[in-house]
Amino acid sequence: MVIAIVLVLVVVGTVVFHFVSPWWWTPIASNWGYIDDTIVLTFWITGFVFVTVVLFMAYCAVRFRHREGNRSFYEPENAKLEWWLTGLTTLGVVGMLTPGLFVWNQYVTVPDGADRLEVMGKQWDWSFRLPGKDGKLGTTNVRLISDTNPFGINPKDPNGQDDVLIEGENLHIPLDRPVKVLLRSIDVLHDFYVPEFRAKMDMVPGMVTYFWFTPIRTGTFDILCFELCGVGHYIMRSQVVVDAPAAYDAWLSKQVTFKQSLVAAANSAKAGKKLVLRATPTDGTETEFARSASHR
Ligand SMILES: [Cu+2]
Repeated sequence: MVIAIVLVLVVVGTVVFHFVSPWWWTPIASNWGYIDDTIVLTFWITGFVFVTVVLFMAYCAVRFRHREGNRSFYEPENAKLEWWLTGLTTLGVVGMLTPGLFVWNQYVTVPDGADRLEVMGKQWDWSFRLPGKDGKLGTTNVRLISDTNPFGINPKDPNGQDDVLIEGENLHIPLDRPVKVLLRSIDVLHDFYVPEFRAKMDMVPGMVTYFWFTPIRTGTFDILCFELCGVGHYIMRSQVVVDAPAAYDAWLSKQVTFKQSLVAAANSAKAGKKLVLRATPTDGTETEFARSASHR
């Protein structure tokens, strides 16, 4: 009898906690409300199964409790019951998986005319590249990556000359414009994640992965790495600022293009100074240093 009461309390406590819990998603800032909907649907289905199974256990604990002279009844098979259980389980699994397939299809089907944005992950920092005025990102090659060309942009590609490079600073993107996010990693698996956008995707060395989204409200949002990527994983943070068009244009006009960065590098080489755009950290201590040095 005590076990039945405990089981019922577990059900009541769990359901109450779910509804009054202070831990819930951050208010959404992108078009991906569908992703929230699929998770809510999963909560309903798994919640229903959880409540049903635990209450059934409580019922059994009372109904079939020990009584003097009672004998258990052995029933190795019950085809009818198995059909029901198999059928209901199938329905539950299909109910949880099907909406995800439709949402995934939208997630990787980029609308025509979407902006481009490249995110480069490395242990343990983010940098960003925008296409510049021509709207096209220049081609890249990992073999071209160096201190003066951290993205490995092909210097002979005219599309890459006006690419805007953002390193050690926050990313800005314009409000209400769909953007295709191209993801690269220079070393290990990372994962670009902004909780308010709901969207995230692994970054794989040697591949360009992508997703798209449309920011639907202005604000400053944290960028997290969502793939354990080494001892500095937890400090692999940055921020993305969603701007109204005028503020975005003002920010963009102050950024450095690939061509300008090459000129700056050549000038400082001429002056005999060694230009190190980024310290390459080998452990967490150096990363902390690099971060504080770049005022982040
Ligand atoms: Cu990472």
